[in-house]
Amino acid sequence: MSDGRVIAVDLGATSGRVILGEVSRDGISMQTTARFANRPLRMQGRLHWDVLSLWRGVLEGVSAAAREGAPIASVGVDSWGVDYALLRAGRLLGNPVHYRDDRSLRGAHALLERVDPADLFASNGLQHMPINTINQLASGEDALLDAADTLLLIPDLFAHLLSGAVSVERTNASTTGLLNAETAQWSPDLARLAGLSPTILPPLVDAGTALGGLRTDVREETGLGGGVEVIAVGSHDTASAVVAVPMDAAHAAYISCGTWGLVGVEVAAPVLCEAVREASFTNEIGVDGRVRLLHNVMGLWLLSETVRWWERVDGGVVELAPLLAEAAAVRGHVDTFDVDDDVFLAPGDMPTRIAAWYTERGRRAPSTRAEITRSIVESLARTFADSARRAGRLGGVDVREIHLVGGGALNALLCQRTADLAGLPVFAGPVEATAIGNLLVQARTSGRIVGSLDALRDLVRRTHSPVRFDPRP
Ligand code: LFR
Repeated sequence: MSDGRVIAVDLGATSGRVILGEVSRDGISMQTTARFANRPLRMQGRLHWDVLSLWRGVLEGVSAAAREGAPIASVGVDSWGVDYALLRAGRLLGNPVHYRDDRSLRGAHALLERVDPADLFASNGLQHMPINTINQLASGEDALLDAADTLLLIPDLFAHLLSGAVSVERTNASTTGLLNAETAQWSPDLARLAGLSPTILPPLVDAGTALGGLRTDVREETGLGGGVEVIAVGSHDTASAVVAVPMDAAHAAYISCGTWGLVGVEVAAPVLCEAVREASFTNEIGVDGRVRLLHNVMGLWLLSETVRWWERVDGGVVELAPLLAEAAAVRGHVDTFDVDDDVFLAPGDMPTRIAAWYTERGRRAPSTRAEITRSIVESLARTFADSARRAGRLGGVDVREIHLVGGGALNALLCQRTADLAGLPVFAGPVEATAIGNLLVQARTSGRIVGSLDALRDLVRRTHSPVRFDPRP
């Protein structure tokens, strides 16, 4: 067993954090050394990620971890999926574009003019979502592609800035739509379909691969020593979160609920039948070669973007706790809307879009803030419950309980309504599942713990007991 703590860099769509963790077979301790906002910004009509400000946050968090003085074994980075950075001769070309930029929708249309959706699914196994990398590329709107020699996904970009490594970790590669679902290798055919030269795609690595030591400039900047390894974790945040779901995968569905709600089961091999495609399920790769058969739901983005809009209107902060309490008190039938409608993808005036969704269908729109909030929570819970049950059917898993991890685990109304509508108990937590999954994979790679995913989940179960919501009649 090697000595040292491990650092998880976890970049989410609205904030990033750096966590210093200590993992042993008896426990997991975590200390947040930096938390920073992730604020996308529009420039010349295009929505970008501000990766330089994220890099600042990463450096500050890693420096703060170094100042704790304890030996550090490794660093691992996870983030949201699908987005990419372009490099030439190892240097970043421009600021990566956000998947919510409307070129994604144009690209999705363009791609479907070139390929039959059933053929595309048979090849990459993914739910048709405009945000998928293949659609972003198919838009033909990335002028930097001609100048680039390398494409990295967001966590790989940060691993590269930390270590110099040039590779793409496989769990996140599986969100691009450019991997062949059966071989789990880049598909040159899919790359060409997206208008991409396959040579721009670097080698794939699996979670648990040691990528190398820290670059000299990073050591100087952060004060970390030479022995620190950068380790590829389940770099897709959802893959890391699923590692830390304290479930028995043979009998459970999971919901990783933050900005997005990812609802599914874990299976041994991709399920590529027509029923899966029709149900809008996706086959993403998990840690240890498992497959995450899941449906991607719009998630708490609907609520956060609604609140952001009200704050803009009010010019002040809208507190979430009282809003949810009022939403819980709404009586009578709550009519639900299709949370997965593409109209909710882009940032903007969410309350008006939700109201329009109802009125365009001749239905009464929720009007008060409490009613709107309740309709969002109810619609999410309905989709979560249906998707969890459907995931079980499609994946051949006898789902007896649902585990809900991530920030959504703090939303008691959402957990309770999901339990009610699914008719199954919901176990909520851990909230920090993604960071825990990141730490666990590093700790296993550096030899601090050993074991299969089941053993890792057992450790989570022993250290983070979930909150149980039983379905009400
Ligand atoms: C969750 C997530 C989802 C992915 C979406 C966009 O944070 O990674 O799994 O579909 O963000 O990348």
